[in-house]
Amino acid sequence: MGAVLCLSAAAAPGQPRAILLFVADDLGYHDTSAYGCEQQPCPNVQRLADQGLLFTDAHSTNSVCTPSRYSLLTGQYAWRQRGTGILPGDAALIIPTRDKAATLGTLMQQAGYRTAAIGKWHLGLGKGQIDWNQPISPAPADVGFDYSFIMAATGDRVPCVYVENGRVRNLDPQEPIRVNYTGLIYPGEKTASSHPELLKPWGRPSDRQHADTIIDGISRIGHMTGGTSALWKDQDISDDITAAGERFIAACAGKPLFLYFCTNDIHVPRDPHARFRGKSQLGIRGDVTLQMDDSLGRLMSALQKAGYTPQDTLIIFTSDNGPVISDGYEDGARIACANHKPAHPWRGGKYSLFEGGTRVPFIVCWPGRVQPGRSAALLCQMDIGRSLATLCGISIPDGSMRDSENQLPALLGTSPTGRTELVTQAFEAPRYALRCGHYKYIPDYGSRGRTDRLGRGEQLYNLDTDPGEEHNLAPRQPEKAAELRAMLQQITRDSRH
Ligand code: NG6
Ligand code: CA
Repeated sequence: MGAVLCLSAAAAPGQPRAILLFVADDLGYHDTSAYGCEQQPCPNVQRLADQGLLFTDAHSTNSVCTPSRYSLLTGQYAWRQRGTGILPGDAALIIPTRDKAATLGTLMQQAGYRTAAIGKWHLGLGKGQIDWNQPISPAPADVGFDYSFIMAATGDRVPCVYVENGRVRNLDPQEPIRVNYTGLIYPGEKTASSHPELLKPWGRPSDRQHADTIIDGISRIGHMTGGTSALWKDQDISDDITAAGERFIAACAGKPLFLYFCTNDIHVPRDPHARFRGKSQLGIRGDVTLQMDDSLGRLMSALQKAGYTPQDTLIIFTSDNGPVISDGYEDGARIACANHKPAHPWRGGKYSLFEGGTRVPFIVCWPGRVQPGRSAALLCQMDIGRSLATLCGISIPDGSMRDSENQLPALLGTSPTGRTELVTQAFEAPRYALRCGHYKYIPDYGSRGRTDRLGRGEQLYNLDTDPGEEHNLAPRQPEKAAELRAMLQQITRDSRH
């Protein structure tokens, strides 16, 4: 990975020496034992929950990945910027570069941490028309990450290669990579329709979008040719990125580090390593959840081995959006999870405006500093930026992190309350919901609402008495609905969508 130099010797007193922000992909509120799922013991997540503070009302800003991660890293609602929907694998970088705005990465650098982004990225790279055979710029280095080892987009999108510090890893220049999302099929390219016999049983597409280039026995979204020596093996992704995390931690050798680690699990395609296959009670989706837990455990061990004591180490564990069971492949998850409710007790899941779309697992573990327990504070991942900046005594440049609130007291468990309100968003813009206290408000999206089973008409729920968002109070409490409608309009008035 090249030399990793840690510039400053020690974190300031009161700051952790190591910060691990572990972001799972599509992991639901009820997908681990820590959140009460008896069928899915996850010993490492459980350890964090036992030793840390488990949040029951923490959210991503969006029920899909790209806008959720955009908010996490920039501290801004994604709807303030156009083009922040689910990105194809060849999209340009959507995060403003460091000369334009602070990110979580640049703030942590300013606070003296060596920073890394490892695993799923899905925030674009380069400026468009990307040439995968050349150094790619801008890249994570331009938004605050000293080291990066990333998957450009998702496991189900080409290119299926790792990009390390802006270069495709293990690329043979004799066999250049080409990628397109225009539908162009390359000469000799094998797709799900031309070569179905090449598909692994769990790599068969269940929709048209996932039926393009076959790589490692799984058809993907988008077309790719070349780069054979650089292709990942799906069963090794967890090990590959975890090993990159372990190397980064070891190279920091006890100096302050900030690791933004984004596991590919439990996103589709699900292709667990043989160590985990068949090991869970919940089929292939459960197996990759065990794999995710293992990756977390390995990073925790690597930190200890590198001399970061638990008291030195702040770990935040969360997921980028709510859960989905079947999402593009015939991988058997639907049958294996027939009795599993991954967002329980919330309604909806990935893609949804209901709570299950954005209410995600969120655990803060910092022994000695954060008392173990549970917190019902309303919190958003976007608040991590300003809260950590406050913890580290870093000032945030004007105009950056405008939606990020300092919620350090809630994060550290010294206050039981968090935000007063939060706007959440479902993947098709403009579609917003407002949380204000225990109320949830969803505007009337008319016929457009039906596409994600949102239903018609204005909706108002009291989550204290109705966590499943089943009893619409809007007709009975028109004044409350009107108040929240006005508040939502006020907050989202400069939406760029
Ligand atoms: C959707 C894909 C889905 C998944 C999602 C991104 C289709 C029909 N569905 O467009 O399979 O890849 O994008 O997931 O193509 S996310 O967690 O990165 O947001
Ligand atoms: Ca996701």
